Amino acid sequence: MATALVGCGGNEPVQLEGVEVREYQGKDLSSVATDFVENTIKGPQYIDRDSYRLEVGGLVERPRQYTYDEVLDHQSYSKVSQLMCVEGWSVDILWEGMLVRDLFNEAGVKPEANTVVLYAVDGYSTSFPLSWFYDKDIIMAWKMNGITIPPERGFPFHLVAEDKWGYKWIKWITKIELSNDPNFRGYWESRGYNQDGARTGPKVGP
Ligand SMILES: Nc1nc2c(c(=O)[nH]1)N[C@H]1C(S)=C(S)[C@@H](COP(=O)(O)O)O[C@H]1N2
Ligand SMILES: [Mo]
Repeated sequence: MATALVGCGGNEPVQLEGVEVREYQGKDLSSVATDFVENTIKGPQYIDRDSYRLEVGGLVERPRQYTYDEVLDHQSYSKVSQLMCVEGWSVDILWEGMLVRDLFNEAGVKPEANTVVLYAVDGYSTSFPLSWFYDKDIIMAWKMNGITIPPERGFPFHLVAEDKWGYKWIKWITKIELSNDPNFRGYWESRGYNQDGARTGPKVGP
């Protein structure tokens, strides 16, 4: 099920930081402050905005490090998408961020790359087929419900892994690596959770 993708560039109104949006196009949204369950592997991470760098590397022509502001300089997109944890809770959130494939295009993906591995500051990791980012217009968000993602929720960047279980929605992202190893297994995947992580598929197993 594809959700609408809305561009926010050009002459459209510039949105100023304000209070959280709780309803969007007639649909109720969850609360960023109270509807999430804290279940991360090392607890909340507090990343310093000024010293933060996002690394894009691996099988690319032009490996690069971005500051927080350089990431936000990209064309932004928004979509409502539901994060559902295997533990049985879910949240409906209006996400805003950039297309991950725009970073790939800047870096120049080498032809042998077929896998993307994402790493986070707490040692978490997960991976996906490269083609998925193009097929599903996958975004890496910096806002949830119109506000900057709070530290506890993943500042600076939270992957919006649409239609996948919550453990594929890596946050506090620090590194995006292009790889040719489809057998890479991330934190929960190497502990028995399914590699593909599709919500229509099995939770556990290879
Ligand atoms: N860096 C990092 N990202 C993570 C996790 C984690 O432990 N560390 N947990 C995952 C799991 S299991 C879920 S369900 C979601 C929860 O999203 P939230 O923490 O933004 O609520 O984060 C995912 N992303
Ligand atoms: Mo989860």
